Amino acid sequence: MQSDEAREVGAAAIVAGGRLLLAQRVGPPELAGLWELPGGKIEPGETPAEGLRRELVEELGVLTAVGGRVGADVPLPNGMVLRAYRVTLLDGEPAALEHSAVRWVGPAELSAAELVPNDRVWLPDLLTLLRVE
Ligand code: 523
Repeated sequence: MQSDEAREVGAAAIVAGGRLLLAQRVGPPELAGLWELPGGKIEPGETPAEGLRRELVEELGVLTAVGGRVGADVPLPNGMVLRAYRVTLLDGEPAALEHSAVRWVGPAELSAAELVPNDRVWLPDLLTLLRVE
């Protein structure tokens, strides 16, 4: 069993038609209601791309292709590391299966969104992604 220290949390920057998908967290209480890039913990034995694809099936009900990294590594308090990846939708319409809502945002809405603190550091990178889309 791999320890948490070595583990990664993957987060998906899903961009389509010049907009980015945000998902609203249901918990824990300090994060409830805030918006994030959907994703979750990569399990031992999974590559980051495999783990993120699995999380997006579970959370959004969509099939995806995971591309290159976006933004910097974000160290998490528990010793894990949070990493964002560019993700393309292959099949399905994202649904809030484990979030309270999902929404597509353009640059202005993204800048104004109440993001979870960890994801806020990626804002300049995400705005660049939207501009070059
Ligand atoms: N974050 C975070 N931003 C972000 C994600 C996907 C995750 O800051 N975009 C943080 C929140 C938690 C940790 O990463 O501290 C794990 O994310 P979580 O809870 O979404 O991972 P899961 O879904 O794998 O968690 P379990 O409920 O434990 O299965």
